[in-house]
Amino acid sequence: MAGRLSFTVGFLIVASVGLLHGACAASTYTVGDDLGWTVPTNSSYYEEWASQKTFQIGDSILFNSTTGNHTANKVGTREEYDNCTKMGVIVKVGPAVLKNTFDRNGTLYYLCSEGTHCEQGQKMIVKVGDGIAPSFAAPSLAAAAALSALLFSTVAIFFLD
Ligand SMILES: [Cu+2]
Repeated sequence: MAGRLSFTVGFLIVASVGLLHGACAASTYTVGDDLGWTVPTNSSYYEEWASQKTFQIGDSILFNSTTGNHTANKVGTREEYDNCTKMGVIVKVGPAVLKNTFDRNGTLYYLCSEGTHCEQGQKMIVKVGDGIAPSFAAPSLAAAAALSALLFSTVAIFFLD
């Protein structure tokens, strides 16, 4: 009986984690689509591109630069973004591809720090989820999966009793 119970609970844990994973399928977006990450001819190109997407936790953006030297600096504030402040965490440098995966909700500001690229529109605001950063540590997906597994296990024990 105990063996059968633990087998059932184990199966339900695996099944519920699998369900959660399926419900949160992550997407990967190439910034600027075919244009890639470069100096755009239309200075609002990347802001428009990003505003048309719905980004969620777990999604990724790819900075794809095949020509020229570009960076993708993540600056901390709207003011730094508006002023094209050449600082922040560099998430990508040079002709290459870099993937940035979102791990929490919030508003992210990216810009290229090369020359006047940012002033010419190589900058982008990304809103993840509701765009508001959590003021406390958000429960992780693993914690949600564990809670779900616990609920399923409780149901299993109830029926087997
Ligand atoms: Cu650039």
